[in-house]
Amino acid sequence: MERLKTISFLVLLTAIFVSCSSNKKTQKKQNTKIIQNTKKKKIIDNRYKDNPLVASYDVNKDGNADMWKIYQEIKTNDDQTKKILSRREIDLNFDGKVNYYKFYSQKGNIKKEYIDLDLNGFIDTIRYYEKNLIIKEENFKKNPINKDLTINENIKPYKRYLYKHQKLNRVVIDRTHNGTLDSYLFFRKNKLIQIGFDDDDDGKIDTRVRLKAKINLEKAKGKNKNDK
Ligand SMILES: [Ca+2]
Ligand SMILES: [Ca+2]
Ligand SMILES: [Ca+2]
Ligand SMILES: [Ca+2]
Repeated sequence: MERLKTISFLVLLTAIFVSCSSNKKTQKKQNTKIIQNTKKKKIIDNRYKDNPLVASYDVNKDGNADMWKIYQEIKTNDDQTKKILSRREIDLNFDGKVNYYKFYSQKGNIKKEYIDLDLNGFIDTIRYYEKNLIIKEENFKKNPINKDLTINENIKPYKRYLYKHQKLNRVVIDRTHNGTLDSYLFFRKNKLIQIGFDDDDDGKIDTRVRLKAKINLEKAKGKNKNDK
């Protein structure tokens, strides 16, 4: 009975995840809009004053910088130097604290994003990319980013999403809130097909529940809405 309760909890969580990810998409659209509306002009920049490798922008025109492009100089094959975009930073709510970082490889591909989804000034989400496609997202309760923008490996995520060919493949959750990911949800074609539990926190699944009745996420989402 307990297990059944847990399964229903996880299914509900999945439905919530699906609705959250569509919110994120909207947020991303808005970000793009902000970038398009930006024009370069003289502004107060308290973080990157006179840094020749940083371009600052004032999106909301309040006189303070709220978007930055950080460049890096690299040597080309013919011994010349060239400036390439290494990261973007955005203060989404104009309070002086950066809420979004996007990192690029030297070839111009997206490497990762640090996101402060609830806009409280602390990064809570990291997304990793390969060939510009998302492969992993991790959610944190504590800011996992060091001052030099490296990742503090000691701070563990409470949720991890793994993608294959841009489709959600697995969700791993720290259901017991002890810092170890212990519950696994497996997806095929957006359908939850199996749930696994690591009961002793050793990283190996001890119990697997295969879902006979295929749970369609869209249906689960609809049900969730009706319940409200
Ligand atoms: Ca501004
Ligand atoms: Ca901010
Ligand atoms: Ca946050
Ligand atoms: Ca185990």
